[in-house]
Amino acid sequence: MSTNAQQPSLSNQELDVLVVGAGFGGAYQLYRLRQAGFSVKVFESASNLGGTWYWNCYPGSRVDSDFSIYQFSMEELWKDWSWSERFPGQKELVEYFDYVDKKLDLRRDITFDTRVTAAHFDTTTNRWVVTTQNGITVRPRFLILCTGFASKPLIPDYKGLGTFKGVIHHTSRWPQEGVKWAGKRVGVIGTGASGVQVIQECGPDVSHLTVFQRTPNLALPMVQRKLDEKAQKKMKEEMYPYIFRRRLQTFGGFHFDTIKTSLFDLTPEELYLELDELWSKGGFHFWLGAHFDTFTDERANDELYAFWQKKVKARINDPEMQRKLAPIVAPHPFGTKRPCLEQRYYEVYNQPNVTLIDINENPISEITPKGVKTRDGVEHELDILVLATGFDAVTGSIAQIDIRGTDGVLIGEKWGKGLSTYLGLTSANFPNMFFLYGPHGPTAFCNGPTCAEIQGDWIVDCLKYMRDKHFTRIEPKKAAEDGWVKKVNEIFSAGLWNKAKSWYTGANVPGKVIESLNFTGGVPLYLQMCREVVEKGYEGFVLS
Ligand code: N01
Repeated sequence: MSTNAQQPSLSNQELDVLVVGAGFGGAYQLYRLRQAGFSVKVFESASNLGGTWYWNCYPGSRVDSDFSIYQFSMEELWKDWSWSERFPGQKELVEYFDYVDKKLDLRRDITFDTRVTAAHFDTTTNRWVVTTQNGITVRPRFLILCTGFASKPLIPDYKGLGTFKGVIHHTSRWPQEGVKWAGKRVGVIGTGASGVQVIQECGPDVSHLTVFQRTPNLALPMVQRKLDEKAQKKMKEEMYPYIFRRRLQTFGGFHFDTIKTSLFDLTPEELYLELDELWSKGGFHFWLGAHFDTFTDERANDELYAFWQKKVKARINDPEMQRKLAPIVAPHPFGTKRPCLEQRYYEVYNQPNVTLIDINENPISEITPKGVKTRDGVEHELDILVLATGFDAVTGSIAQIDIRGTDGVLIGEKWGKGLSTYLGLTSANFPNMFFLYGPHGPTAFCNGPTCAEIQGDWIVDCLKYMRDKHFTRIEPKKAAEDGWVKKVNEIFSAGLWNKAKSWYTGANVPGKVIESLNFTGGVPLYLQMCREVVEKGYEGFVLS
């Protein structure tokens, strides 16, 4: 699929822009920057477009946002594209990327199978010197990191991990050719969105499934449905432009928003019926469409959890399973750890071939050649071990690259002491470098296509402004960065987010500073703050 014919001639090129990554962010940057007349190339470590959708090809992998908002908003794209399901699967998303690639003729400027290993800023030329694993060096004026929030897998350092004699894969490094698990003994460590999707997919197929759960997932019903062509056509004609504008006006970048009044304004009966309606709608309605005080007030949040617990418990037969999967006391406030969308997940635990191990009660002591040994001395023998253990999310994608700014300090070293960015787009001492769908952006509280467009447009407009004014260097001031960090943390502490150990805060990675990795003020506020900076002549930046 990949074509790297242009590779040798790339070396030492002085490009306007080098984009890293060809997922939603990178594809959009390439399209917009080319349109604006910049010379731009994309380096992508995978063999095809798609970013996270290329890598996460495990069975059951599926998007958690409605098809209507989880796509680019350009009419030239949506007018000829139809989705087959409300929540499309990974294969369909890869097909969508192929379609976008053909429509926008992207591939000719993307070099695949090319991992960027280092980027050092050269203060004499005001250019980045970017090198790749396969020996390419380019010198772009601007470096735009579209590396996504989940490109650095988190592999637990269990004793004996390397000794396992069966098949072992992290969900985000699943072999493209697939893994045959029918009739096999499968173990899954981790019950985040990836774990839930794998578990519900393999449960009915395998001879035995052993799930190692640390924290129960407060999963929501997906309410999946097939889409028909005719209804979609009507929707495109009558609603799409409104939906795309609407996603810029709502907290989570969805077509629906949180309810601004207090949950306590309702009678218990009104509340029950309202929650039931949100539940029946499926998707994130029960979370991002609920009362806003459930994000800030633990008592309001408890109401969501109580409703969730009752609904889920009713689907599980065994009291022990009920206790582990839907405990009476919430493991954390509802939604402070990203919920995922499930289809038949809880029913899997009613199957006789499924064992659920709560590793808080009975921790994993080691991985053996035959399987997983728990503290009670039992060795769970397995043919396949799935690590659904998540990511060094948000910052890890960027910090894993040897990126050095004006003072020679690594970006990972700078952020290792505490995350600091300006606008979730730039960082002091790293001139001419931008990132999107990453640290301090609306990232986890938005979605890929929306972030790619809102942050991507800001970056392209900035580059056009610089070209018009004959500037060759842009860098945020330290004071502006400090102000942004303060603001991000203030907004964050008004919510309940730090009451959960999750990838939202880095608490899932041993030793990582626990802090807000995202901008939690919602899309409209984020847009407003970014717009104000521009209106004030790129306030907080030094341009030269
Ligand atoms: O990762 P996670 P994910 N020993 O970090 C457990 C998106 N996504 O890949 O909760 C044992 O959520 C960990 O336990 P705990 C989506 O935004 C979307 O599932 O930390 N267990 C947890 O159960 C999602 O939110 C889709 O106690 C260990 C799990 O592993 C985000 O990506 C599909 C462990 C990790 O869950 C991340 O999801 C997939 C250890 N040492 C992903 N370390 C869609 O549906 C971690 N765990 C679009």
